[in-house]
Amino acid sequence: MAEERPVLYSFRRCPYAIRARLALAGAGLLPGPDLELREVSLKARPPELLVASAKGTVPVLVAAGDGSAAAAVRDESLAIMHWALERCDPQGWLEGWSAADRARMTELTAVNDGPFKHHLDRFKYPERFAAEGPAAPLRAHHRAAGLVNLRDWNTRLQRGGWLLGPRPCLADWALLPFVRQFRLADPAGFDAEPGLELLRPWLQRFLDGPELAAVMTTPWAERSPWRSPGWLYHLALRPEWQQARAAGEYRRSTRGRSLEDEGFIHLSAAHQVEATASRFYADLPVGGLLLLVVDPQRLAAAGLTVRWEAPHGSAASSAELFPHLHGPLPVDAVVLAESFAPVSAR
Ligand SMILES: N[C@@H](CCC(=O)N[C@@H](CS)C(=O)NCC(=O)O)C(=O)O
Repeated sequence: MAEERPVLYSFRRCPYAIRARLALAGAGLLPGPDLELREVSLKARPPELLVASAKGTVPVLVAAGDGSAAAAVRDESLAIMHWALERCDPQGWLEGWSAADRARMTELTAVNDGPFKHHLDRFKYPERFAAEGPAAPLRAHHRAAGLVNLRDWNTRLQRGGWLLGPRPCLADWALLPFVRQFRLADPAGFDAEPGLELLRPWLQRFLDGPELAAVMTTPWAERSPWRSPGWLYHLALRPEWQQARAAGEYRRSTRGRSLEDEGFIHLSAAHQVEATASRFYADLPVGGLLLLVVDPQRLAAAGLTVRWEAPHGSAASSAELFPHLHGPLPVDAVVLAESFAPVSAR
């Protein structure tokens, strides 16, 4: 079913997601009133994201349907930028540029997303590409290759400080998060590199400017992942989870009670986590409590049963029902174990 507001699946540090957020923010949209932001963990993508787009990359925008049409999914950052700017483009990122300029923007983003990103990944994380050769020479080779792109972009800035002239266009905003990453991989090297004399102030203006700052903080960027209703949750004491990892299964039911004491493990649905935390764990020091994110499909695949039941002692007809796992929790049904931060503290 189509959501009322568009939903953006995002990841705070992802350069593709940053460029999408820059365009959405530039179009005057705000998480909350105008769209729902769902921060994801790349270690555990929520099922809703994978239903929207099976490739599982971020960002993804699921635009509200018009009531009859199915929700439209945009799972490429540039398509999300276009979607935003077609709605509102007050700074003229696309408006006011000729067809030839727009073709240049497309060429620039294609070079960035293709060869430059290829070199950037290998320069930043050579150890992830061990099959391609030893880290140090691989890093040096791809740094040099990426610099060829950067010098070309530097030359283009001569006509007015921005890639296509005197004002920023879509291509500037689309490339800047990636150039930022290139610099972050070796700031001193970047700052001393000849041939980047115009590129450095172009990047610096972005690093110091309000646009990036806005999309790296709430409400555009959350530090904890969105709690998917497609998953189940359990609050665990850190040492007890560490023991479970060593054993392969978790056998605590709730604070101070074991699976054997209680007969099942207490779980919460997404909307029940906060109340459970404040009812039973509010006195714990920060860092002592973990939120285990449980995939119910993995429980079912392991033959385990979750029953929605009333808490002990309450009348089943009026009580709020909670998911109870009747059996031990296999460690590999836990897709994520993160420090618990109440929504109020995020
Ligand atoms: N072409 C896509 C690329 C998006 C992309 O690769 N995002 C990264 C995060 S920075 C991702 O989701 N990686 C996870 C994966 O590829 O499995 C776009 O422009 O949106």
